Amino acid sequence: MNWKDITTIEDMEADAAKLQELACASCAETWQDRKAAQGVSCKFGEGGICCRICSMGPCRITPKSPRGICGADAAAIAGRNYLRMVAGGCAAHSDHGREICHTLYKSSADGNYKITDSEKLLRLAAEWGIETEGRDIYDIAHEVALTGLGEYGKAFGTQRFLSRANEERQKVWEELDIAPRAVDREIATAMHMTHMGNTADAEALVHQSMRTGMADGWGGSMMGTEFTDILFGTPKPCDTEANLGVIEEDMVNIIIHGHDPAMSEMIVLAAEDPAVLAHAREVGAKGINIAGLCCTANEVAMRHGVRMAGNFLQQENAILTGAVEMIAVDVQCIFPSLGPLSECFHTKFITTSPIARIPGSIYVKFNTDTAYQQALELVHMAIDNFKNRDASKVFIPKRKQTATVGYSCEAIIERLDTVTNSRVDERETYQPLIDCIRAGVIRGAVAIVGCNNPKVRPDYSHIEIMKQLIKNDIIIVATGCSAQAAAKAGLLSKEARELCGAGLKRVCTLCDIPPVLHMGSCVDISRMMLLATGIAKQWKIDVPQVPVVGCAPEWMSEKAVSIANYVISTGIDTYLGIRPQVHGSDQMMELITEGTRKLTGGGYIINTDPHELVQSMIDGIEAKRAALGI
Ligand code: BF8
Ligand code: SF4
Repeated sequence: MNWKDITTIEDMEADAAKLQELACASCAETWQDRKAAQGVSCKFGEGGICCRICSMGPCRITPKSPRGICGADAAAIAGRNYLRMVAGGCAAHSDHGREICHTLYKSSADGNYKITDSEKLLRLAAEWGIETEGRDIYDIAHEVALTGLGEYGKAFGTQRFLSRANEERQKVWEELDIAPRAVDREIATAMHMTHMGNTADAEALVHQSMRTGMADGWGGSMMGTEFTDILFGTPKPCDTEANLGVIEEDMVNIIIHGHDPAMSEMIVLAAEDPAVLAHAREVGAKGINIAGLCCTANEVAMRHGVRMAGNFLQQENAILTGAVEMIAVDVQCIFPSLGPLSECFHTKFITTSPIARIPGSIYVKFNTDTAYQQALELVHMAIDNFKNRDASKVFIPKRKQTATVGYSCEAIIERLDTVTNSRVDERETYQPLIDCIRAGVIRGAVAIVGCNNPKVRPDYSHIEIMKQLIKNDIIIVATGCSAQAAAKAGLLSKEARELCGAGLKRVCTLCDIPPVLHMGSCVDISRMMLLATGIAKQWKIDVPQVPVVGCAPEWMSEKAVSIANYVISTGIDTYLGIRPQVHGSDQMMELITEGTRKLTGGGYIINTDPHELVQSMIDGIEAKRAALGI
């Protein structure tokens, strides 16, 4: 690839504008139309100072009415709303993790779901004190799954994975009493505390927000990641392509969208079935093209090289190409608009989970025992739908970029090992990375994560921030829709080294890696926690001292607020490009920025200007370096 051919944000916007024009011609409505129809957002909702927790309200806080009917003030109302967001996010991630536990529990040698990474399973069994000697691998898997399921509702104790962190962190969590107990208990506590007539103290609400977030990152999400790796394989670097240009005009296009890989993995496998391929040829298609959206795209890209059609705000655009025979979804981040939008085209919209039921879809409830058969039937349904495509409605933007994805912690260590051939003592550690940071060849690292949000130019902040950081010798790890923004802009390709400062370029060339490392989906931010605490352990410092920060420039979901809470609780400063909906309360703003930093070493830095945000990140990293005397 030549850097002159790289996709710019303007190119992406031109494609989106063209699709928008065609949408109007097809009488289809998109998020751009609905955003315009919504007009200016309600300032009470924006500031988090509207309360509708009980039916005496809704109550809104104004200078004239500084308290709700029950007496709750701005800080109490904004704090309760904030904690409820965290509870929603933790519930979503953790329930996804729980589903994967159930899938592992149902795995068998002759069933739909088998174990791919048995080494990882054995490692986890040993970590959890589960007997492995002389036992069948599936027996072990079932006991590990059952133990994992216990983490959601156990009566006593805290999350098992906390012991993976460095000792200082564990001590901080214990002292602050934010070490999470059972995952479900933290969510229930959050809901209970925010019920009418309970906590009105903002500090206590922020405290529970941290503990609930921790139950996500060091509980449900981490289990999601571990069990997904055991079932479907721990990601290794692999090449793929990204953007709408991966949709093929002469093939049956099936888009898979959502988060839980149990459904998407089966569709990917079913599409390789010879009978299915023969059927596709019979209807005049060259084959079957599976492409992913949102976190599902990340999951299947890094395990199968399946190409990525796009991120969150691109989901409608995929259908607008007019060339999608089927969009099959599981859970989370799915626009309800896909129902009416699919009806404007020939696209079949399939929902598969009781968690995400959407009008206008065909509901096929996925079941672990029949998953492969169900996936086969769906693929055949998509093939049968090929003949219904209306050629006059087809417009597929040509742009796509190559991307290398799948840098799990294991894969990162493996890459680092390639540069320390002569130093056996440094094998299988982050030491080479630490050496590079200490020497200043790399100044630090930023974990860039999260969504798109129509409040800002989609993808612009992600891409601008990444380009600035790598130019300043700061390496990036990315997940979720941020990773896909990077992929679309070519930043996950090894050629992106050309945009790096001299130091980072040298390291990337030596390790043969791109400057932005794709670490997976949003539940995989748990990988980032292990990376940060792993570096801290090896370096013999605590996490807040490591020149590493987090950034969610375009976040929108409750899951993102939950993530932000475990990231700051882990001691990592988090830079936000969208203001959390608490700014109607000065006390809450103070608590989530400076307040948490005093406790855990991590807090939010909020700036809606991406250029100022990136500069403050660079300054933050340099300040951490100075404090370490490097
Ligand atoms: O969990 S980054 S828009 S797809 S919430 Fe959703 Fe946000 Fe994308 Fe994945 Ni994460
Ligand atoms: Fe109003 Fe209090 Fe009820 Fe909220 S809980 S709606 S502030 S009365």
